[in-house]
Amino acid sequence: MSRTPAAGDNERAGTLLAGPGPLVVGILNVTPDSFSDGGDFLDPEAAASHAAAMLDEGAEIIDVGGESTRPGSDPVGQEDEIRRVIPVIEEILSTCPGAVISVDTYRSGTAEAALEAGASLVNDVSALRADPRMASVVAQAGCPVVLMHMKGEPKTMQREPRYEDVVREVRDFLARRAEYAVAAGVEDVVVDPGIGFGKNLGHNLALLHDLDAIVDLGFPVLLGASRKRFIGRITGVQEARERVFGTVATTVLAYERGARLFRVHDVRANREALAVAEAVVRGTR
Ligand code: HH2
Repeated sequence: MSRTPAAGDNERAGTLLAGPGPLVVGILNVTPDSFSDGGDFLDPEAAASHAAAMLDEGAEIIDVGGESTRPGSDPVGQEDEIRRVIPVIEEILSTCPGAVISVDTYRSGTAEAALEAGASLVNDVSALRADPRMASVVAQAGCPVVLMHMKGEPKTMQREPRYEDVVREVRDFLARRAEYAVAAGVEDVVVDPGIGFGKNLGHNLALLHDLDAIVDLGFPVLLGASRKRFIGRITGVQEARERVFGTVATTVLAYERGARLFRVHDVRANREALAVAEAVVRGTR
């Protein structure tokens, strides 16, 4: 199935970011090895029907990824990544034509193909460091980019990560990467502290506790804590799929500290929690 992008497609995510409320980003991993949903959505029809369910439950954006970046994971080649994500993006847009799609990739070729297929946001866990062409691809498309902090690389990043002051180092890194993106012509920047990417339990908790230091940079902040290992460490819940209550706690607390986007597997639980959190913060319905 092929699709010609409609005029304005690449503005969809930017328009959402310009609005006021929190945004739920539903995770769709088209991978055999993701840590909590690996292998579930390799078939484009199964993937599109899961995307439709997440949109029904209140997700504003669907983040499609073709490579796991969990600790210890191996990279896949760009061709395989494209072969996984493009049919899924096309299938989602044929069944849910207005869907706002983000592509979780650090490769410019994959980003280009995904934007061409109708994605309107690039989620780059390398913060534009992995591929020198990525900044110009994003700038040219006029779409927003998520810049995430990661120390090291997925394969080895959890081997005793060290910081002198994790919050200051992550904030300074994100400020530098945002400056780089803006200088390259990127108009919309979202920053993300990269929970679990080269961070131990204490580092993750410090970043969540002091999230306002990242919010103060002045860019929308995305939090990706969904079902992650540190939640299992705190609650004792070993099975990643069962970490929904712990995930919701991170969503609500991060929302109160000023985060705008929440990249989650369990859309309904997080959407409902955010609706209540928003109402309480406003003090009125
Ligand atoms: N976390 C993962 C993947 N992409 N992108 C952003 N911006 N922030 C994150 O925290 C983030 C991310 C890892 O989670 P998941 O996609 O569920 O697992 P896997 O990498 O195993 O596919």
